[in-house]
Amino acid sequence: MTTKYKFPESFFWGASTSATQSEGRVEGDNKGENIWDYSSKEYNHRFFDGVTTEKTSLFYQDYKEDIDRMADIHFNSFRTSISWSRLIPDGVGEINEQAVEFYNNVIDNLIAKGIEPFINLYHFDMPMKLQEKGGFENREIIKAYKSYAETCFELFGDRVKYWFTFNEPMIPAEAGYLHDRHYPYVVDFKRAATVLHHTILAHCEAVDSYRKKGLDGKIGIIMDVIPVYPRSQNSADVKAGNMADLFYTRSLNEPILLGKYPEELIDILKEHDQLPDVEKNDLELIKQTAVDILGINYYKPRRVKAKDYEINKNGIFSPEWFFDNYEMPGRRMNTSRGIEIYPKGIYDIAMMIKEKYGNIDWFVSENGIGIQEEEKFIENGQVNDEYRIDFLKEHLIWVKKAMDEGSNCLGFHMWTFVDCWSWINAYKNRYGFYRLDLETGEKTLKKSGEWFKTVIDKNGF
Ligand code: IFM
Repeated sequence: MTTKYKFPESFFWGASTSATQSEGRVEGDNKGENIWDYSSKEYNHRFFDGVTTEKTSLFYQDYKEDIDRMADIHFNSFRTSISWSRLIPDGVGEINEQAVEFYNNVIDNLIAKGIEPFINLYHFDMPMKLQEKGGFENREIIKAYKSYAETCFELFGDRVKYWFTFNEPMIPAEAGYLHDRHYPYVVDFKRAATVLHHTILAHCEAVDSYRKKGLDGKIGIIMDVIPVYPRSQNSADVKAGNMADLFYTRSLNEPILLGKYPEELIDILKEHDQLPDVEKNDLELIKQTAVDILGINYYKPRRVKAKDYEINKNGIFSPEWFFDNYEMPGRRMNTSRGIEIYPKGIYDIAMMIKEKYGNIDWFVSENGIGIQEEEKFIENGQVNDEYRIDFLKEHLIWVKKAMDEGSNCLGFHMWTFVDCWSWINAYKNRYGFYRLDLETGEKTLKKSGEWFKTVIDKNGF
């Protein structure tokens, strides 16, 4: 069969996961508690079926076999994160030698199998000891994070060539401090903005430290960009779209990629008394910091319209004061997650990177489809996930089109490798190339995993 969509030989193919979602906890591993270990126990009712971090896919004990599984389907790259609270149980201070051994083993085994490790430093998982002091709300965190990042560079930087400071840095601010989905369940815009500002500064400090160490690798960040589409070209809808983009995308992309917060955002926050404290050198640090590579997690578009009703401005300030979400008639839905499927969104993001952000090197760091009750699709012992194959094909076709038009996309990582624990949704939706049987711990390759192997072998499909 001919390969209609051919990707470059050097293209990165693989999958991504994160420490807290995959490692699990083993008696005597000396891991410190993080906000997810804590909140999944203490606020257990907020988690689907009450499943805690104790029950993840056990990468900590199965990493060798899991890396073999990656090699079986010919991955040439794989992203995971380091768990801050595993490496440094109190967040600062003593290092857990068992964690060092574990991460060394993971990195060495990946490399031995020809799989490039992409290592992320922070994927939503604040050590509890630091959260007790305010987490990212407390400016002290910048120093703690910088020192944690430096420890990682020193321990693993000789072999890891692709580093990422944060995964989806908007989420802990937005879900933890504005929308009541993640611990600490605060609902306060100014506090969320403070968290985001400190996160950006921590990112800048880590990038700066990496450069100063003169290590031979690249450093970047992973963003969940949700492209915005207004309901119509009517000026009120367009304005609503611009506001959604300003608050949820440009607020982060511009300081990270252009070295500057958008003026309009600063003006609005000043007007509503929501501007976080900004110290003298903060803006200079942001201005000076540039990344080498960008990861883009893409799942869905954001459709918006002008507000139906005037809002009560005595309430809690929110970006949603300026737009309403729009349910486009006829939209194609993934009903398991209640989100729209819109493959062209990835192309639109690629074009945005090309036009607005200097066509920086980037890769699809997450894309995939979460399906509830996926066992319904098991045939002769295998999940027959044709829907996942179709989903990935459609997105890859748009990625290819963007590349043909000059976008510097370097690779594609599916979310995820083995079905994993997904925060408050726990195991509600399955995403993996491998199915995890929660009762037996057995991991079996899905049809999509077989298909992905053929794509990697041919560098296309
Ligand atoms: O599980 C998450 C991941 O941690 C971040 N991106 C989205 C995934 C699926 O919801």
